[in-house]
Formats: sequence, structure tokens, C-alpha cells
Amino acid sequence: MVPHEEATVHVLTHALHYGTGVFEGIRAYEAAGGTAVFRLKEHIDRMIRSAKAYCMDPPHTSDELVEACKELLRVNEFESAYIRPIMFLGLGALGLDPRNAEINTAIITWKWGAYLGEEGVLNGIRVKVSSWRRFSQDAFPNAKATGTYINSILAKLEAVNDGYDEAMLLNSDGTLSEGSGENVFLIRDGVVYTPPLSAGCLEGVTRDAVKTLLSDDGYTVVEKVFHRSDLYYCDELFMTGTAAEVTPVREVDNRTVGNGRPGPVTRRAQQIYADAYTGKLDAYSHWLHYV
Ligand code: PPE
Repeated sequence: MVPHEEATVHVLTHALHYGTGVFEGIRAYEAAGGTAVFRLKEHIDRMIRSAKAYCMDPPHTSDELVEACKELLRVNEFESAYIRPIMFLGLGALGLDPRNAEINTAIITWKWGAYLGEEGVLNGIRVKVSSWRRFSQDAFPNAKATGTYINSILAKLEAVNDGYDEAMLLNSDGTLSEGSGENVFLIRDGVVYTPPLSAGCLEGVTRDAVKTLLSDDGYTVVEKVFHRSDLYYCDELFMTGTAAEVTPVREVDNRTVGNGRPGPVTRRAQQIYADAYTGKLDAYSHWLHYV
């Protein structure tokens, strides 16, 4: 446990120069039986997969990291929180051969409210299709690596500087991939769609949760390739992520989505997702890791 002021890194940290880190974003909520981390194991396992893609040998097991996240919340006495584990190359090698660099692991936690604003959760956000394309999967593995986020940052900056709330990225084929920090869902004629992983989107834990919850709730959920105009023609559109949770989209490229109000499927997704992470649904209690 390190106090905020002392949680620093050296300027020769490999990851600072080359983006050689992998990380996670996880949320803990006040649930029925106390504070619980939502799908903690799935997030940690994804971080370990991401490390593998970059030939980083994690110095800790999945179980140790799971326990450390919980301990950090206990020590901070947080009832709800955002948790950011990061594994990154540190000192020992500067230059592109990273094999002699040490692997550092840190877990950070802080309070993080509505990622795209309370107003966005209630009424929906305005999204711009980015002129920057999602990096292609033959350039980077599908992993949550720090370095690849400069692609998201370019898209996000363009969107916010142009007065939008969030960016939507197409991949190099021009088909829909994901948001700068979220997966995307479209609803048309009552069917729920999301792009496949082959569209270059992150294998989102929230994406999986929402697919499962809506499908168990009786909706047909289909993975499908989409083009830009599908964003204009769908009835409802929402984005998912640990930070963003389920955030409705009310406008894309200055075109109103549906009637401009979050639709019934979006509202249902928001509701059952919240019910799941607060432990109101017994069927998904295995998703909660009580601290
Ligand atoms: N795509 C991207 C590019 C992404 O960054 C995230 C999470 C997702 C999809 C959704 O993944 P999941 O959280 O497993 O459902 N973005 C994280 C961080 C954003 C940020 O640092 O800012 C998050 O939501 O925690």
C-alpha cells in the first residue's frame, strides 16, 4: 500500500516511452450483501491475456491479483470505486528490445462517477464518427494495452473539440468497431445487435454481460457487421463499458437516433445491468466478488 504522493514511477520507465503496459478498468458497487467487485475475475483474466499478447510474463497469479484488488478497497474503505490494475515494463531496458525490462504491477482505485456525464446516462449522448480509424488487428493484437489508447485519444479529442461527447470508430474496412472507450449496441426492429470481435473491438466484459442479460431477458442478440449509415437508421443505440456502464446515444453525426430519447431496450439494458451489479438478480450472483 503506497500513499498517493509516493505512487510515482521513474522517467526511464519503458512503458512511458513505448506504451508497453496492459491494464484493466473494473468497478465495485454497493451491492445487496456489501461492496462487491463486478466480474473481477474476468477482468483480471483479460489483463493476463493482454500480457500474453505482448510476451509479458505476469509476476502474479490471477488469484493474487483478485485478492489484491479486494484488499485495496478494504484499506481505502471504499463502498464503490473504480479499480485500475496495470502491469507495465519499468526499468532495465530502454530501446525496442524489452526483454530485460522489469515488469511492474500496480493497482489504483478512485471514485469515478458517470463516465460520459449524468446527463448522458439520463438523456443520451451525442456521438461523432471519427475520421481516425480503429487500429487494425494485423497491427496490434486484440488486447487492452496502454500504447494502443493513443488511437482512442485521437478520436476522443476530435469528438470533444468538435462539441460531441464521444467518438465512434470504424475499422479500416469502414465497418463499425467501437467507441473510444466503449463497445456499441444497435437495436433495430426489436433485435439487439453488436459488432463481432473481428470488427476490431475490445472483448468487453460489459458487452458480454449485456448480451447475456438481454438474451436471458428474451431478446434476440446477434453479432453483425455494420456500416456507418446503420448508425443513422437504427431505432436505438447505446454504448457499454465498465466506466460508461450502459450509456444511451441520442445523436450520431447530427442525426437523431430514433426519436431522440433513450428507447425501451436501452432502458431495459440499463436497468438489468444495474440490477445485476447490485446483486438484485440471483442468477448472476456469481458475477459479484464481495470484498
Ligand atoms: N472498448 C474500449 C476501447 C475500451 O477502452 C473499453 C473499456 C471497452 C471497449 C469496454 O470494455 P469493458 O470495460 O470490459 O466492458 N474502457 C475502460 C477505460 C476507459 C478509460 O480509461 O477512459 C473502462 O470502461 O473502464
